Amino acid sequence: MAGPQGDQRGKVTRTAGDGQPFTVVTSNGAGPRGPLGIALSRRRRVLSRVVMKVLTIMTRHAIALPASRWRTCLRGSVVGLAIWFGKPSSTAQVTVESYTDYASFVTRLGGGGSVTVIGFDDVSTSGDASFSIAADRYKLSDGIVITGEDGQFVSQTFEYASDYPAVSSPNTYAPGPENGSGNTTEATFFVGTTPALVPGFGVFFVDIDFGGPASLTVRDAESAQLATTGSLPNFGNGTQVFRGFVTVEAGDPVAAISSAQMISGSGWPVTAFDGVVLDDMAFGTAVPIPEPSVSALVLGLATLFGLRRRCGGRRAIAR
Ligand SMILES: [Ca+2]
Ligand SMILES: [Ca+2]
Repeated sequence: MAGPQGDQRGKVTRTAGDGQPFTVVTSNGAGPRGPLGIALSRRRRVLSRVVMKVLTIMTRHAIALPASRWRTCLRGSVVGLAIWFGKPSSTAQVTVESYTDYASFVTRLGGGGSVTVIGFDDVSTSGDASFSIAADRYKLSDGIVITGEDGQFVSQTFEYASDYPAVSSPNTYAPGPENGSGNTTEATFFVGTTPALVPGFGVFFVDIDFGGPASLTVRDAESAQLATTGSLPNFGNGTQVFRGFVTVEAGDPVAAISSAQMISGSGWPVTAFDGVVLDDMAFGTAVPIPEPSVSALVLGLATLFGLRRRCGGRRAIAR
């Protein structure tokens, strides 16, 4: 698959409220949403696989069919598949909006009732110590898995209370390992245990003041880059900086973000040259990603069942 740059289409550069440019791209991979709540481009890929499977089955089992029966079977298959998947659209496109203002980000996603916020304040902490949490701590309760480079850690201060003020008290977050150079965190989304897409994701960076690096990048279900802040500049000691992206189709937010990657500072916030912590990871309502294999299996079996009834099955062919 082509890399993120190769997938960029309709590149748009927007200027954030604080004058910092975002690199924002529309994504062929995200695509417009269809009746199943997923991108049509994804459904077209599934459709292609199903059609190939059906044709393989027909070739294997019904090679002896007369031409008229073949045409009938093929026509029925195409009509059935078209009804199932809907008519693909080639005009609608997902674009990405960038936000530097948290309230505007929340409003765009439908208000506070539509936005889930992970503030890490449910973790029992004390003093300057850091506490490890599981990546799936919030998976079933909130629909997000947060995976640090080598573990996930929460603290009230990370030993520098004035540098790392919490956006929501008392805790902030940093990826592990402790005392190491890990600085990357990946967030993925779920409905129950099913992988999901969200229409927006944002996070606060705290204390970018010595060159970071610090950035937020969001990707679609095919891991193609939808948008990135690029490397954020210095904002000063203890500054809380929000960055968020919302994916939009035909003027409305649409679930198209499969993962968000956050880079926070040059390593462990206690020891790094530029320690940066994170707080209040926020995201919109998730939509499950149907498993292609399950969809294809159900559709393939249904189609095969219909074909056997319509075309008479193997025993009928043998006669
Ligand atoms: Ca917090
Ligand atoms: Ca810093």
